[in-house]
Order: sequence, then structure tokens, then C-alpha cells
Amino acid sequence: MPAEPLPADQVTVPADPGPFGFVPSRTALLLIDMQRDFVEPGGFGESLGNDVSLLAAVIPPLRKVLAATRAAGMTVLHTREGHRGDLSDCPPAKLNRGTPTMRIGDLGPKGRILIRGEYGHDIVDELAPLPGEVVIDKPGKGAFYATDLQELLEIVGITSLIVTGVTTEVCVHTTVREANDRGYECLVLADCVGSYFPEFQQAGLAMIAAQGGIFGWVAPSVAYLDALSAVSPAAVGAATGPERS
Ligand code: C5J
Repeated sequence: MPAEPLPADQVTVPADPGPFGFVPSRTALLLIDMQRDFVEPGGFGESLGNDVSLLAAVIPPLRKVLAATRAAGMTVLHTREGHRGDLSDCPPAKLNRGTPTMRIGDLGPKGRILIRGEYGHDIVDELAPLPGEVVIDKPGKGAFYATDLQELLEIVGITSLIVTGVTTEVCVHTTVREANDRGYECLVLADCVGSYFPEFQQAGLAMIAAQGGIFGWVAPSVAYLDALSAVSPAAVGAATGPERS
């Protein structure tokens, strides 16, 4: 039987465990929880003793990916992990994590920890959403749990996700697993996801692509940018412009 012809605007990214094909108009870039509390010095993550530079390292390559994806006219979605001020959407199973003095809702260096509307809860300036880009506020680790993400993707006709953000082994992993179960094909950009634990970063990425890509594909951001530039010259300029380097 002859192979089905590829759509004219199909993009193919060399990835692990094999080429990842996507159509830009049916693909969204997802930035998961690039919030001050996780990523910036003086935030919640650092107050728990974590080395936030491991997460901050994600910002420069992700800025390039964001600029190129916007220039290519693709859908961009951001998520933020957080809760209502009265914590009514934070079950004890989640609330009782962390150290006794640094739990969700406590006053941290950048406001109440993971509470919507607080300074630390918002996305870092370098990756701030543009007007019109959807921001999904999620109470859980996965971006599909208790949100309207799936409905939004269906309305726009999205079938594939380029996944970035933090942390690799928690919210990125949970979201990719949820997405795969719902039929979305996910490419995780290895240098655009981050963990406080180098061994979790390595294992987390390996787990996604293992067993023939058990729930996704993994590639460096440069492979995605190169592939996108083949169908969107505007993406090249956006990714390499002086303000992005
Ligand atoms: C965590 C997240 N690690 N965004 N949240 O608690 O991964």
C-alpha cells in the first residue's frame, strides 16, 4: 500500500526515539509553570534549599523557542500551578507536603506560596504571556486536571504539543502522560525543561523516549528551531534576533 502523502506544511524534527512530525497549525507550544516561585532566586524553590540556577538555565533557550513559535504563528499556551487564597482547591494530600514552615499558602519571599494573584505565582518577565495567549491556572501537577485545557485544544484543532517548562519529573511528566492518554503527540525539548535534581532530569527525559517513545519524543531545542525554520523563515529571525541571543 502506498504511504500516505505528508501534509505540505509537515515539519519533521530529529528526535529520540525517532523523527517527530508535526503540522504547525495543529501544534501548540506549552510552557509549564515558568513561575517566579519555582525559577527565581528568592522564590519558594530556593527557600526549600534548591539550586534554582538549574531551572533558570531553561529561560534563554526557551525564550528563543517562544519567539520562533510566535513568529511562526503557532498557538502558545502557558500554565501556572496555584490555588485559591482560601486553599479550598488544595487537598490535604497536597497541602501537607513541604517543610512545616514552607507550605502552600504560607508567606514566602515573593508572597503567599503558590497562591493566585501573588507576585511569586506569576510567570517570569522573560517569558511573560502576550495578550491573547491563554494562561491555564491549574491546581494540580498535570495541566489537564481540573482545567479546560482539553476543550481549548479541541476548539483550536491542536493535535500535537511542544512541551517545555518545569519541573521535568513533576509537572512536565504528569502533563505529558495526561496528554498522551488523551491522544496528543508530545515533543519535549530537553534543554527547555528543568529539574532541581540533575539525576531526575536525566531519568525523566529517558523515561519519556524509552520503549519506542512510551509517551512522547525528546529533542534539543535547536533541532526544533532548525525544523521550524524550514517552513517559517520568520521563525529564524525571531530566534536569532539580538534581543533573543
Ligand atoms: C512542583 C511543578 N514541582 N511545576 N511543581 O511542585 O513541577
